[in-house]
Amino acid sequence: MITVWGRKTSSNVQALMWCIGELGLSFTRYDIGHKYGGNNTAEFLAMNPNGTVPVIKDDNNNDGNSTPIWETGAILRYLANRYAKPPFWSEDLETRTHVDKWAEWSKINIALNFTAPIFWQVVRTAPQHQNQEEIAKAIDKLGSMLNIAEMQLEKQKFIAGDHFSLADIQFGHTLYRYFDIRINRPMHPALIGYYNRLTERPAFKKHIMVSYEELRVT
Ligand SMILES: N[C@@H](CCC(=O)N[C@@H](CS)C(=O)NCC(=O)O)C(=O)O
Repeated sequence: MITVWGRKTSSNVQALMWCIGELGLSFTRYDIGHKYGGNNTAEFLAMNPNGTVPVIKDDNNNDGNSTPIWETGAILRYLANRYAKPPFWSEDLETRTHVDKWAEWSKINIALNFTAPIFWQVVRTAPQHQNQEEIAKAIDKLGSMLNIAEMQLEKQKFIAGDHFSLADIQFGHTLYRYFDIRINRPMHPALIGYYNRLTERPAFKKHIMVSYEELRVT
């Protein structure tokens, strides 16, 4: 059994929950963070000194202590190493590294260039405090990264190849919000096709296509 600490409206928690869903793992999840609080208690900080979500513990952890794991990228790799089968996470080093490369690229270039500079500005900032010029610049910057994804998706079904993999979790988990918020998006037809394919996946529907209204600042 995997225990997850983190609210379902956190994009990082969503990535992890999507992975858990794709791998068919059993879990218990506690709403922690943002309006639920609970992430600055001594007990929580002893698990994760950063006070951020998600944190997981896995009863199957071989160290016998269910040592807490934090940092979403590390959690995803842990779950993949422990529970996934190829082609989601290959046993072959080169193939796995190719997937890992796109996962890391997505975290750094897509999630980080979307969440704070765009999503937080559009949804988590009161309209009178939103800086439209800065938002437009951020959309342009993200757009140049999405051009790279577009080139990938014009030639293959998923971000790291023709099979769904860990890289799609890191890349695709921000797309529901990207396509749902009211912004002017650059044209990326292959990306739209890819996003539509993701929305057909039950675990994506359940864990990613989640209302973010509780985060909205009006
Ligand atoms: N680098 C960390 C970042 C974790 C993070 O910033 N989590 C956010 C939610 S996405 C958080 O805990 N925010 C504080 C809160 O929810 O109260 C990771 O990838 O897991």
